[in-house]
Order: sequence, then structure tokens, then C-alpha cells
Amino acid sequence: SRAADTPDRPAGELAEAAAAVLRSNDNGVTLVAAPELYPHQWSWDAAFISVGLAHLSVPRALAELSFLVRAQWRTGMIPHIVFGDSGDYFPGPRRWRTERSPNRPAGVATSGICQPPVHSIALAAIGDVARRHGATERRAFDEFLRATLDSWLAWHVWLATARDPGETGLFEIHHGWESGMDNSPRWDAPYSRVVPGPMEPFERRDILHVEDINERPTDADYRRYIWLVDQMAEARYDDDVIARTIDFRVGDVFSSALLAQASDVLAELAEDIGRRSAAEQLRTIAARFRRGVIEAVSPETGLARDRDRITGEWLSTATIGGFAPMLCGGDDGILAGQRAKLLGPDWCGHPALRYALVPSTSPNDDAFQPSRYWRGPQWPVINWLFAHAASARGDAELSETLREESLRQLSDASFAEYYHPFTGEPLGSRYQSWTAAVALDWSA
Ligand code: 9WN
Repeated sequence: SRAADTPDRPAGELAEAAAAVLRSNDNGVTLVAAPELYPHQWSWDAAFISVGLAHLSVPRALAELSFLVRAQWRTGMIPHIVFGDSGDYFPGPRRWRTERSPNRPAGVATSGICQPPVHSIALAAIGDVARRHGATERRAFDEFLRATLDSWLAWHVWLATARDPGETGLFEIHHGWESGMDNSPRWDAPYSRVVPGPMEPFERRDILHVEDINERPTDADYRRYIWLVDQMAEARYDDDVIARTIDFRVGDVFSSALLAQASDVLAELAEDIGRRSAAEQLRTIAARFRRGVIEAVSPETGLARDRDRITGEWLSTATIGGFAPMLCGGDDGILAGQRAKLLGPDWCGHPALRYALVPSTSPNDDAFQPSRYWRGPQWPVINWLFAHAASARGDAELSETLREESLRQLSDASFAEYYHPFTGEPLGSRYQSWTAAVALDWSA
């Protein structure tokens, strides 16, 4: 275990508190993403959560991923929500209407879209913990890997085909929720062109579970979110029909970088168990998306850009999406420039920041809003992703800086969903599972 005491709370105590959150968010079957706001299993949350759980029990961590894999669609898609039996969340299964699709999984209710493909990154991290824990956990990990490799492969292949049929190297998302960064300014321009028509009324539930509704997306945002859900239900979740008819089609640079990174990691795991041709297939996917990410870097700003597929426009708001190359690599010059920028005054080095961590939007960008969700606040899981990728690249200095600053931020033990970048105040949900999970990984 690493030696690191935070000024406010010793790492051991923080780890204990984080473990207690994970235990209390376990509903006996799966971990809810958050006790009140998100009472179901979310796809990318489950990946981060499983990394935290591995420190408590590798089999429990693997069970979390099994539960998710059981909900995989016949197309290969891993759905963004796996619904439990109860829980006050909108939109629930009744609005998603995924029963209209012949490709939905049997015996489990899910949403009909995906989230960023971080699962193999988590899987490899669990493998590292399993190796340290000894033969029994190592064996459990190997068995799980053999049993699920084809599922993870199918998931990556689906993203690379259904979502990037033209082999552009950026896969397409059809909803801001698919990016995991729902109302990020990344999506302002494409969402401005989504104009909802008459629709079945709905009632938001999210605003009942936060202290201040200004920490959440607006009602106008939600109308667009649900409009897109209705469009997909109308298309019976047929990938080809959706690609032709949906009002939101954007090449997502951050998720494409994660796909490249995760495909490389999964290729290594595949090799470990003698699956050579799977490994080769995954390396081809990794190479395509790494290229796509590097090609998306703006020569003017040095930041990577998303691309609106309907208008062809590059989207260049200064958000965390811009640092996608720092996840997947691919060009040393670009990486060196990005590293300097990340630590500079527009980002982690901004003088007003309470903790030197990556804010979701640059405080110097016009779209920046310090307490509204993905428009400014700092998200611990995102900082974990950057720290983890830096460490894998051999940049221990960056990885340690982000870890130490994050542990200071997290030392209030509120395990908030996101934090005010200037005051350090916890925002959104409290006792959010993935926040507890990364706190545990950083302090275990
Ligand atoms: C919609 C669960 C999820 C995260 C997302 C985050 C938020 C949902 C919502 O919560 O999104 O999927 O209702 O706002 O944006 O990244 O996975 O924690």
C-alpha cells in the first residue's frame, strides 16, 4: 500500500470511509451509482466501482462486471443503465421502451444507449490487484477473463463498426448521455440544433435529490434529452435507422480515446490467455481510434475536438474532452504540449482553483459555470482517468500530483459527485459510488 497522509485525514481513515460507502451502496445484487439520485447500475460507473471493490474483494469486483455483462445487447452494446427492481429515477424502463428491440437482453431491463468504454481499463486494474492478493484471487480473475473476453471484444467491435462504419477513428454518439458528460459545453452546438416537437409529458426526478437545482442540467436540456430517447424508441433501437434519423450525431473524441486505450489494454489481457487473433483485432481498433484522436487535435489550440457529423463542424470549446490524447497517446509532441497546457493557467494551474485538478471546462472559457455539473466542476473519476493513464505512460510525476491533490479534495469524506473548483465545496450527489471507489484506489 502507498504511504500518503493527507493534511486533513489520514489515507487509512479515508479508505475506511470509502469502503463503508461502497458497502452501504450495495443493494445485495449490484452497487447503485448513488444512494438517491442514481438508484441503479450505470455502465461506466460500474467499471470505476469495480476497481474500488477489488481492494475489498476481487470476486465481488468481478461480480459487479458480470452483472453488467449479463445486460449486454445482442449487437454487442453494453447499455448505459441496468435497472434494478425499484428506484426513483427518470427516465426509467417505461420511457426507454427497449422491449421494442429484438436485440435487447433477456430477463433484464436496460436503457437503450451506451457509455464510454472504460471497462477493460478497469479489468486490467483489477487484474493488478488480484496478482498482489495471491493465488486464489488471481485464479478468480483468470477464470473471469476467459469467460468474458468475447463479451468485451464484442462491445469494442460494436463501437468500431455500428458507431464508426466509415472508419474515421472517432465513434459517433447519439445522445450527450452516451459521452457520460451530459451537459458539457462540448455538446452545446449540436444540442442547439435539436428542436423538440410535441412529446409525451414527463416529470424530472433528479432535481428532487440535489441541494440546488442549478447544479443540474436545465429543463430545456432535459426536453432535448428525452426527445432523443423518444426518437430512438421510435426507431426500435435499430442502429442503422437511428444513424439515419436521430437529431444528434457527434464524433466523441474523449470516448474514442478511451476506446483506443481500452483496446490496447484488452489486447494485452487477451494475449495473456493465448487469444492471439482477438489481440490482433483489438490492436487494429486501438490504432484506428488513436489516429482519429490525433487527427482531431486543433493546430491552433493543441486541444482535441469533437465533430458534429450532421454539419461536419469541429467543436472546439475548451473542455476536458480536449485532453483525449493524454489517455491514448499517439504523438509525443502533442502529448508534451498537452501536459504543459494541462498544468498551466487555463487548467490545473488556474490561480483561483482550490485544488490543482482538472476542471471539466476551462475557467477561462466563456461556457464555464463553476457549479453546474459538467460545465466547470472537477470530477474525481476524470482526474483518476488522467492519473491512471499518466502512470501507465511512465509519467509518475503527473500521476502522483493528481493523486495527492485528489486525496486532499476527497478528504472531507463526502464522496461527492463533483466539486466546486474554486471553493472545493462538494456538489451533486453525496456518497457517490464511483467517487468512493477512486478514493479507495488512491488511498488503499
Ligand atoms: C444520465 C451515474 C451517471 C454518470 C454520468 C453522469 C450522470 C445520468 C443523469 O450520472 O448521468 O446517464 O441522470 O444525469 O453524467 O456520467 O454515469 O453516476
